[in-house]
Amino acid sequence: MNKKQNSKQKIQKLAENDARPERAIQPTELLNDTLRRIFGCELADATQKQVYRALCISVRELLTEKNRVFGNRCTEKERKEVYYMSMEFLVGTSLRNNLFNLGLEAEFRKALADAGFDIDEIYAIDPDAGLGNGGLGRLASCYMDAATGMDYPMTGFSIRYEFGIFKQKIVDGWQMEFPDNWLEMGDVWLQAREDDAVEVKFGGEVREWMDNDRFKVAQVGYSSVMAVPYDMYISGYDSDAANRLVLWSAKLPQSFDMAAFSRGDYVRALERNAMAETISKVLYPADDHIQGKRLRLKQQYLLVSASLQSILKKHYKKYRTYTNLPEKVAIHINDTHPALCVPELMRLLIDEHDFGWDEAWDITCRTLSYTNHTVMSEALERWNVDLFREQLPRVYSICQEINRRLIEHLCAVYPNDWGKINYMAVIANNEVRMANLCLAACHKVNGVSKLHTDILRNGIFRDYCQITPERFLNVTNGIAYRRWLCQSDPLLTDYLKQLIGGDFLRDARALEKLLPYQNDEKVLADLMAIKRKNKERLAALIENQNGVRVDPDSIFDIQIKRLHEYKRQLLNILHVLYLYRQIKANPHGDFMPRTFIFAAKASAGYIRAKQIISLIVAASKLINNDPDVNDKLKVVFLEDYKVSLAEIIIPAADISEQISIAGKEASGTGNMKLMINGAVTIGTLDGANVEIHEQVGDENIFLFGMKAHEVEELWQRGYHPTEFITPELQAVLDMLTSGVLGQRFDDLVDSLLTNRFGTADPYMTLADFQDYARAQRDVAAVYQDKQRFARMSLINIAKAGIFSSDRAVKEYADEIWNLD
Ligand code: 4GP
Repeated sequence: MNKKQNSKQKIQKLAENDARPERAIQPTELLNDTLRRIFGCELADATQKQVYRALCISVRELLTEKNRVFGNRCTEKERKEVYYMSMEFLVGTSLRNNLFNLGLEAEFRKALADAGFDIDEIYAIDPDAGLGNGGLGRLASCYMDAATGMDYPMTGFSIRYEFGIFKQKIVDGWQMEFPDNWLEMGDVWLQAREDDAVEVKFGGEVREWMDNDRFKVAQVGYSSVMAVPYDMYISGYDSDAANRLVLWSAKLPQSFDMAAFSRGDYVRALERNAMAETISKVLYPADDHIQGKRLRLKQQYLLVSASLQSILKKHYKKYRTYTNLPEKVAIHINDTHPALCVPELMRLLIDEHDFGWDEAWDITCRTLSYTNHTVMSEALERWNVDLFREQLPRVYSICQEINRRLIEHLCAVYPNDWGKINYMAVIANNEVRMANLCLAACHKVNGVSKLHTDILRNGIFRDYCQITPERFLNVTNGIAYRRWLCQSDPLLTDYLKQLIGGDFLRDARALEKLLPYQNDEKVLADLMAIKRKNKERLAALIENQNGVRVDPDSIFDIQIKRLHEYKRQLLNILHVLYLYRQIKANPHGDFMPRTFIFAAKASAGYIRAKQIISLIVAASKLINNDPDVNDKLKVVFLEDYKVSLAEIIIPAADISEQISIAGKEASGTGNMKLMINGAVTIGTLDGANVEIHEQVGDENIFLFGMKAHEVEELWQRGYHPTEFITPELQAVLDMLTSGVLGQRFDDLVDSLLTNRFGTADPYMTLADFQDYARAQRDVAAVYQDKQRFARMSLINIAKAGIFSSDRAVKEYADEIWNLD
């Protein structure tokens, strides 16, 4: 190879012939090349931040090349591609994940150490890309990683929010939100493609006319926004592929600025600019309940329209036709947020590519598929018709036609059953219903755990399922365990490699090789020693952030997830107060020391959720400062829950709290991450807990509470929360209203006892309390027997392989997307 070539050129050259150019990399040489190019310096005189940027840029360039070569190969073979549309991708940090996947972690660690840099300090500079709220967004990122690792051509589409999920601070016991300016450092992962910007049209009106005997329709008098794509490259473990996550950023088209400037009206021009750019400014910080706001509709349309235009353009360039779209392209709608894919694909095919309705509809239906992530009715998005029509007049007229034809069809299937027809309609009661839009069109619809899919089939989507049951299927969620186990718990991973070999790095099911060691005292003791180390690491973080000392020998009982009433953090904290009272009443009793750890963000406008955070914080103050209980009970609320914090908490968990009211948690994925790190679940039979239970059996999980059908039956019979209150529980509720917690939580108690706010105790916290307390007693009893607990932990690790996102993505690829 020509000596004058720099590393970047060498990588390009290598990648032409070899799908793994990373194998030929010389870390020091590569870093020095990049440092020279970007900063005019070398490792010897670079700052830590310069090294961070140079390292990220080197990795990005490597992935760019891999992606180009992989893309060319896919094009040559005419492989079918999948496009994953999601308003959220909770990427977390990228640097460590990419180095790990490329097999370069150890080499760069050494090269940097030789130059006097600690790679862990460099990792700490890498910001979380928090372009999502919770489970749904994190799942999207896990699936990108898995698909890439399995060499599937998959492109993610989302928005380049300037501000991701807010930073959370607790100020005087109350959650406050602060902007997350992740691009300050995170921009290093993004590659802008200004030349590929796409026009997206808002507002105006629909005009119809005849053109040489052809009926034509168009949107006129609209305002344009340009969507500029930014590529973030995604690596996969030990793979030939690199894929792209394309993030759209909104800009005003140049021409508009210029017109205003030339009239000297530059303030107005800048104002318009700012208005247009607002679209991609900030992530809506809500999950499981989204309000229909104009800006959000604009975000959704920006994502959908820009993505579909670019997909169609690429497809046409390859095949010179759109008729084979369903054979070569699968477009996945991640929850209802990108449901506008249905009318927008119709619009593009009909208005811009001259298809007739029937053919366009056939292509649309066979190309699109949809995943539902929640049964919470607040999350099934609906748009006010006036707002929708004002912003998207042409898309609205297409929705009307979809609805007209749908109703015609439904009248034939369910004659005169107007209740049902109204329930299934796309437009009704002055609203456009996004879930029904997906159900009307998509060739596959899936839930995310067995129980959730049953609830879709027999509950909220029953009427659609009756007509075409073959469209409905389950794909239980999965996690990118190479991040959640291998990278976040290196101690356990190294130990497992020595004990059972490294097969599990390729195939998570190989973790079952651990099973034969379940009675091996040495292995059990080793596992507990590793857990102890991870608990020490978390204890140090807690001391540092919260100033609270926790005992690594106590049970680390962990509930980390979005704060939502249905997830019942309230049940957990009420039980903590119940334990507190027991210890106070009997300070010398035999009590297994416990540390309850919470981390959760509440949606900014969700007051009840914020009150629950306040209660947890107030309880932690009372308990942690009470010398009577101090070595027995601690409560910690960790601020600013995010992917990188989860990566530290999860390896340290003994107990995983999965305590939602049965029937409401679609799946859960935190439950899987905790399980694979050896935490034992305390949970209801909800979401994927049901399947975790199937894997580990009664002996290795702490189940409690009503089952989904029992919850339904209790609603039918009539639920009266007061019937479930024992004197001990009453005493706990009294603590909330008495002021002993430093403030009073009357609203929370009211929400449980009276129906002043609607239904009393809508998530049946009180009904499940006694059995939860019983299950928690079981936890304490079992934990006394260290070996028994260690065995439970081992079995959880061993049986977690099925929850790998590799398995889940393969199911999507085979059963929904029909990839080769
Ligand atoms: C979440 C569900 O609440 C959770 O059960 C599931 O595991 C996750 O999606 C992934 O499927 N839903 C959301 C949301 O995050 O915003 O609706």
